[in-house]
Amino acid sequence: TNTGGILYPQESESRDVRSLDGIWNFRLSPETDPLTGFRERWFQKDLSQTGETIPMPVPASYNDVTQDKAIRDHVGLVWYDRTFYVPEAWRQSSLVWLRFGSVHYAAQIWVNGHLVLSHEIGHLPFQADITSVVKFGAKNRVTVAVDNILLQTSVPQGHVSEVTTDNGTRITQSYTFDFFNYAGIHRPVYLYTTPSIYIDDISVHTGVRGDTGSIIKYNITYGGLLRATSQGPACYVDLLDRDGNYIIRDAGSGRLQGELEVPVARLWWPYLMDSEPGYMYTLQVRLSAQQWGIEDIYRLPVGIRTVEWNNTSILINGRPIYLRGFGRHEDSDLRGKGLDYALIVKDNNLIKWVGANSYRTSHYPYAEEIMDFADREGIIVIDECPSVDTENYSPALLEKHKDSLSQLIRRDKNRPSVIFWSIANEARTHLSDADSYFRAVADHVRRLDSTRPITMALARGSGEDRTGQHLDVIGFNRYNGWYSNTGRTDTIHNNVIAEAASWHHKYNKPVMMMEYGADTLAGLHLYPDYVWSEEYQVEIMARHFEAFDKLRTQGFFVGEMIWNFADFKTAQTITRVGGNKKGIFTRNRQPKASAHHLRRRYWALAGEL
Ligand code: BDP
Repeated sequence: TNTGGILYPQESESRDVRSLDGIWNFRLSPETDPLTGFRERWFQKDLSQTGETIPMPVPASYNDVTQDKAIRDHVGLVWYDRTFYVPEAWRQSSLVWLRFGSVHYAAQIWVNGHLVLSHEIGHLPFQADITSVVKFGAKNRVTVAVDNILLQTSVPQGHVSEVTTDNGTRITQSYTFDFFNYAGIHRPVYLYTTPSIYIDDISVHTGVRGDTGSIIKYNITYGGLLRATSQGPACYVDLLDRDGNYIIRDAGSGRLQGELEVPVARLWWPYLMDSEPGYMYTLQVRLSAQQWGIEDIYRLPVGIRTVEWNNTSILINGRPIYLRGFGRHEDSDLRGKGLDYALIVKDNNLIKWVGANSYRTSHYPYAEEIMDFADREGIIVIDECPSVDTENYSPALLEKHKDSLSQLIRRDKNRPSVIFWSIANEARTHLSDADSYFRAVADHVRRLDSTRPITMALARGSGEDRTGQHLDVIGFNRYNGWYSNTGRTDTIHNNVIAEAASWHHKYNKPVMMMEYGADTLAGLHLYPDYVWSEEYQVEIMARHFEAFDKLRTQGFFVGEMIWNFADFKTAQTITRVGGNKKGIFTRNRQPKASAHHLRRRYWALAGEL
């Protein structure tokens, strides 16, 4: 499943794309006999023949769309299916692919009763060539089994235990991370075609060469069967500007690797650092196997920029950057973590309205459709894998953790917006195993991509940390005035400065504040400022801003990210009132007083750049 490329499905002269989104059939596995569906082979018939099904939207989390608590809180397997037609016309020299943008947490997929895909870790796309099992010119069925159980060897980790209920013993899921373990088919499902010899993957690296211009290095891999006697396919590339004008035509002399020189390139700049941030070219790749009359065309958006870093700063196109952003979540009412186009456009508009230039994909990879906005708008992304609150380090966990990063880098390696890889959030970095574990993770990432710095959101103190030496940039999370010294906003300024300095002193790396904040109930006004009120959130921020401004004069402090962009749902606990309320926007994206306060700062910072 995880070998080869994972290019986003795209229509072209040689490719067709159909969406399988919509209303699917759905049913739970009985909690008392979770494996029934496998034993009775539910994937070999229509789900509705196995028992009662209900309609379920795709994409969406299944948790919040019904009136049934048993569905919201279900632990274990659920089943989905639907039917679809494959046109007769696709039989001619086409391969048929099935691709899921994300199914959380683990999934098995059958087409017409044949197992075609297994995937674990959620949040990342997976696909298969299903040509040999589809019926052309006929009705087909796709069945999906989804398991939301998190164990000590899953990424992220969780615990399953038993609880005695009024109706007997049940299993119950717990986890320490602070967001709801939404599950289901979270992102679009596509059926698409390629020719039988096809562009499997494209990798680009961009650079700027002194004053002479820019370069785009590319590497193309192809898939499909060629007869032993035939020569490999020929590859040609074109470069088009944002308006669709050809800048370079027919380059590459047929080879799969090459380098394009772009004499007066428009560089990809972060939001508000240029009048046209996020400038994207299109690399048009044409692969042809002429003896078979086959040509495949794929158009990859490409931004030209460089990333460099040293002990004190990160530079884009040679200019130091200061990050002003947030931690975020994929989270909304009703949909949970399901992709929603209205929501992603709204979020993109809010990010620009606030004047932020960056965010971290806390605490897992976000949808490709969201990342596309970051590329086009010039938003800097700290791209995080789904490892959160890691404890109990083990070889099995390490393999899965590395796998999540392999999949993430495979998916996002070409995105100009991705400037950092974040390898974890709030791992137990004081434990003695943390050193070798995170060395292995960081080495793995550097082997896959040495062109971007590695960071992590650290929460243990700098004194006890055992992992910072493996990172390029230190990010720390600290809730001064909230979890520590609650109510004492007069402790924030000095503590923030002292902690940032201690990280820099210990590791001699650039440092940023990756999380700070306060839970705030929108509409609660208490003055003088008092915890949970809008006034308190603003006061906490104001004290942090003073500290950040002081730190910025010291030469190693590279950014601030408030926690969180918007309120979000969590597991049920006594410290969360309807979820985590540290958003500067409410869950339905209305500003708290803090959003206006942050906006004034971020626009002022942008003006300075
Ligand atoms: C940090 C976590 C984040 C939480 C936040 C909080 O990284 O996921 O939501 O604290 O408690 O520890 O609000």
